[in-house]
Amino acid sequence: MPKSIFLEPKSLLAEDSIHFTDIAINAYNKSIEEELSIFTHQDLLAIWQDMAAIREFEIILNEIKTKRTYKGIMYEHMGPAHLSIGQEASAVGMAFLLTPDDHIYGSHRSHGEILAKGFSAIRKTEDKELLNIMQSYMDGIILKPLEKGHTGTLKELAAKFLIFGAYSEIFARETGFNRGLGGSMHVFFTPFGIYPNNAIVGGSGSIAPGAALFKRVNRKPGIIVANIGDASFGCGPVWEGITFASMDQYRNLWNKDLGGGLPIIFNCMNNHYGMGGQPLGETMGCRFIARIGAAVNPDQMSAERVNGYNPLALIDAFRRKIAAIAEGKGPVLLDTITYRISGHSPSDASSYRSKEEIEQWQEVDSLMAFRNRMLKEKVFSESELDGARSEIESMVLQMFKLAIDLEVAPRISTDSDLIERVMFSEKKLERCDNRQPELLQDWSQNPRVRQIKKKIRTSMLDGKPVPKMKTFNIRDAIFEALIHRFNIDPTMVAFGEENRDWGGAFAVYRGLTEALPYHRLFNTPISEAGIVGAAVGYALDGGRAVAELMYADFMGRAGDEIFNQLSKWQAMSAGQLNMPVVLRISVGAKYGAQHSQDWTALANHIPGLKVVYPVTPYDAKGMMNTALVGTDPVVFFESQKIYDYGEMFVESGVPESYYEIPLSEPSIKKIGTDITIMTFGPALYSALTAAQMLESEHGTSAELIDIRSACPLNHKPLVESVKKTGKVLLVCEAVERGCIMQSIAANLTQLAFDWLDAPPVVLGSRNWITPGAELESMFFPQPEWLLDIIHERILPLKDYIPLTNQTNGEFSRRLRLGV
Ligand SMILES: Cc1ncc(C[n+]2csc(CCOP(=O)(O)OP(=O)(O)O)c2C)c(N)n1
Ligand SMILES: [Mg+2]
Repeated sequence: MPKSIFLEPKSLLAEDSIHFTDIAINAYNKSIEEELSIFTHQDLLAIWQDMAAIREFEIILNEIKTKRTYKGIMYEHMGPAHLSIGQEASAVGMAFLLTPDDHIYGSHRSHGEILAKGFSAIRKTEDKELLNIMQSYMDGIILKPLEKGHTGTLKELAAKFLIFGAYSEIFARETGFNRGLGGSMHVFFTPFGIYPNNAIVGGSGSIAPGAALFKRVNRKPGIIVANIGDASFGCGPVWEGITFASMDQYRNLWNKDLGGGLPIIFNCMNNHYGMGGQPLGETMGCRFIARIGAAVNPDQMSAERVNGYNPLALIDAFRRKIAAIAEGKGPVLLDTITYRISGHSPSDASSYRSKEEIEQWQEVDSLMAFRNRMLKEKVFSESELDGARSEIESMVLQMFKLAIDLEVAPRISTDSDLIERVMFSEKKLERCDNRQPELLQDWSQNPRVRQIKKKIRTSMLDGKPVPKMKTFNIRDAIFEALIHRFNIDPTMVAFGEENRDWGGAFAVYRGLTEALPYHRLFNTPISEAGIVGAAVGYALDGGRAVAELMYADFMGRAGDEIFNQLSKWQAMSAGQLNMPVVLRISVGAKYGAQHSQDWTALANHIPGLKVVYPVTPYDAKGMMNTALVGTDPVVFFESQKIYDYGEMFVESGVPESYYEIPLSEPSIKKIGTDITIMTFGPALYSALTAAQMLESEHGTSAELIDIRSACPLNHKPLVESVKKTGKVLLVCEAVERGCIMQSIAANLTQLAFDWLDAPPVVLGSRNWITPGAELESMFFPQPEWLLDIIHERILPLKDYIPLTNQTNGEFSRRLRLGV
């Protein structure tokens, strides 16, 4: 059923103009009386102490990093330290009202935000719950050294826990929030609502909208804050994240009771610098980050510029913006003015700015300004403020001392298998939440399901090929796996370009539009980074997402999201976070150089991703089922050439019932004795033809193995086959250079050397652009190429005359030319 947003020429062609509303700049102007009616003395003291703790935390890091000593304590910190000295008020103002249900995502410069959010969460959490969090988190490993001799309150203990866990993480200790696997730029602690911080500038800009999507779709309380720098607004993925977060459909097409626009604040920590480049006046043209909101939607993202040097001004802005989000008016953009006194990193000589500029900001330093105001308005006495400050400072110092003490805070041992264990979570999770899944119809009423019911689940029936229209094909197989999980996991969503009414770019989703509400299946903007980033954020916040990229060639557009985000957060969280995402990527054909590339090798090169490429209906259903019940990110490649293919290898056909195929096992498609042909992707079918020719025309029996999964991959059955045949040809349709088959060939040379009669040979596509459809046979391995290469390099075939030049000499010539 199309959504029918009728496009009326009359109104679209009529003369009109666009009206903007004014964007407030630093409009906060409350008197102390007003402030005292909003904040208690305790609140104001907490704000003061939080800022002082952050300042001290970073001064220690700065001194240690630059001088290797602080107050007589020696320490050498090897890792980075991106400090935010000067920005404390903006961190505390941002976090003050947030509850543990509100999740922040941030950047490399996030120590202040983490601590501020942690302090705020501690204040809002019951003691019993706090104790439970600290005792259960990594079996209490962070808490244990702190309990001994602690005499204060439980909240004070939790504050120590926060500082100690953060320092320990920065110094790569086992007592770090992520056992040191994250490090300085990525400290996070989800029980306090502190989600991943990203060393990729703007990385959180595309991920955080997915977390907000999770809140909306699953009706969870809380909002998401993406704390990103001013220079990150030059990053495409940030813009894509904003575009994703501001789609009209949330308000226009989705169930009203979901709450409207995504609950997210893009909070620009605007310190006016990248590293040394200046967005204002040099590298960007918008002058005010707040202006960007006006381009995004009629609400102008409720954007405004706020004085982030006054924590109370920012708290006021957050109060108003949280209210706007509650009315469904998300996303929101805040342009929070701040300044970092510290360098970008301790090695920064500040060559890009003048001493006078830094001095002028020091004169309006937010801690000093807050203190002066509190004293002038007689809210606190000097001794109250200074006492509170020195109390928190000495606690921070004490925690620093503990965190650098190898007895108290050891590193994971060098022979630990921790990193290996957390690369994948390897869990089976039937559902990510216990609610009833939302569906629009009973599957038995679904036209696609009914149509599939009538199909034949093999490619041959009574010795004759089944007509195309009647064949249960790879599309149907993936569809069956998807609806199985949609029925069980209420959090499961699928999105991507043309996913809904179009039925998915290649019609895999046809039929789902009738069965699923908008919020479980929807179209996205043409924003590959936004799509994959949202899937990552959705999973980090607790849901299961299936994202689709129309063509493998578009992986470059989502490069960071696939290579640095999807792949890494499980391990960087030391196994605290899961990533139940299936990224479906279709591999094209017939569409030339930018739409017909097999880029499986790019995904396979990145640790932390499972990479599969099933090419039969039986494998596609079984492997999709496994991917959808797992907790690891699976990059699931599909070939456009063969979506219509029926099952040729499993005689009993594709079962109607549920089954799983492990994502590590190659599949022997044909047994043979003289040579092994291994394939990955649709090359299976060229290899099948070649194997039949070998057998019928040359009396050579080929064993045919489809790798199916590049990572993980059990090499044992491959080695077994090579032991039997002594010869192996590895074929795929990716360009030969650097393809997946190259590394398998290298592995087999190591693992099966003694049984090999000839070196393993790899046949991929030519190291060229993919030419137009009519020329594709020059590019992709053809069945006769397999025979030619076997004849020339592995096993001479009697009386055989090759059709193409597959000799080592020719191979060597091409290598020299890089083609
Ligand atoms: C994608 C990417 N490009 C470049 C860098 C190197 N880099 C680290 S921080 C930084 C400047 C970031 O400025 P901004 O976003 O304003 O954040 P700030 O450092 O000011 O907090 C740069 C260029 C990076 N980490 N990631
Ligand atoms: Mg900046």
